[in-house]
Amino acid sequence: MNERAIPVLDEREFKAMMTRDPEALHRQPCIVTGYIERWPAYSEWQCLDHLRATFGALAAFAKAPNFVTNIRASLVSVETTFEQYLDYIEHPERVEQIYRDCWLEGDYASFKAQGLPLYCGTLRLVRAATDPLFDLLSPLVPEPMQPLNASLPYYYSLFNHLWLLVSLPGSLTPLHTDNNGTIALVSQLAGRKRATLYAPHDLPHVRNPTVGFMDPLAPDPVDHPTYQQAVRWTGDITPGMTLFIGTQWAHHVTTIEPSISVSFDVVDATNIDRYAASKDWARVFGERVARQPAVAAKLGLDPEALVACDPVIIGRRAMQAVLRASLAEPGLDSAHRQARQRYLAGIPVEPVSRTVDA
Ligand SMILES: O=C(O)CCC(=O)C(=O)O
Repeated sequence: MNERAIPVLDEREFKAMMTRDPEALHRQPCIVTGYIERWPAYSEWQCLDHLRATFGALAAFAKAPNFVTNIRASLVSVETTFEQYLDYIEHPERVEQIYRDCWLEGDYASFKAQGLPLYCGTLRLVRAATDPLFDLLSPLVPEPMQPLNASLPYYYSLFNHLWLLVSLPGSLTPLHTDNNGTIALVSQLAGRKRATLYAPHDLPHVRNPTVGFMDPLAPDPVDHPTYQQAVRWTGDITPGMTLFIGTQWAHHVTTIEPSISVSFDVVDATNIDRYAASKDWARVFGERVARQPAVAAKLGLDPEALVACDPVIIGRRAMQAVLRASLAEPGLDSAHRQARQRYLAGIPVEPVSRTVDA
């Protein structure tokens, strides 16, 4: 098998690489050191008591593993508050008491048989780019990256794009690609995680359309007969490091030491076209609009015509209407204007009469 170590760069080296070649991180992943140490959250969020006091009341799900991406994999899950989850993180031996009557998928016996820690990867911290929480994560990316996240209407409301991940050794995020064509960043505040990545052009070797993604730690040569042709990129992230994962790169992450990380998605000039063309946000937006005929009508969509229409098409039409209305505002900030023009230009145009995809 071909192996490559994910290169580790300091901020200066990252800036030089990205200035020379803004598409560089879609061609190869990298780990950048240093810049997150300037975040107010960097030290504040290393303290579990602080996290308990700040986010403890939020409801979430914890799962083992984080989710599944292969039909042969199984999952157990509990409904939890973040406070209860932090109790589990501090006292994993008390899991049976902490999660008595909380099992959603599986139960305590299947959790024990599974042999993986519960992993809370569903905590939703923000729903808008204007959330003051972003002040704690500033600068969100190192120079010269310029995120367009805040210019994309409903970016943080249609999907979660920011995760606080507290995990025990052994916690698993299986191999997957992210929705919406985003660039993913995983910033490490405490402990160690190990990442394994595959390039988009290697996906046919590590994803079988009928079975799902391969387990890079135990490849199945029957399900993934050409897996040895893929290049496996690996790297560990420790406090102060951020892993950059380009659009459509498959990634698998295991926790090696008790860990706290912040993971978030970025859209910039290098992937806004792929974000715009993605069906993921469009489906969620379309379903939302279809449930609200008054909103559809306000956006110039005929609620009657939407009944049998593919939600992706509804979402795209609705977003085009939102973007056109915003671009018609004379006072619109020029950075928002430029980003929204690119977004609008990248949304595929389809007739509204097409019915739901089979
Ligand atoms: O850190 C992890 O466990 C998973 C992070 C991840 O998969 C992501 O940010 O897309």
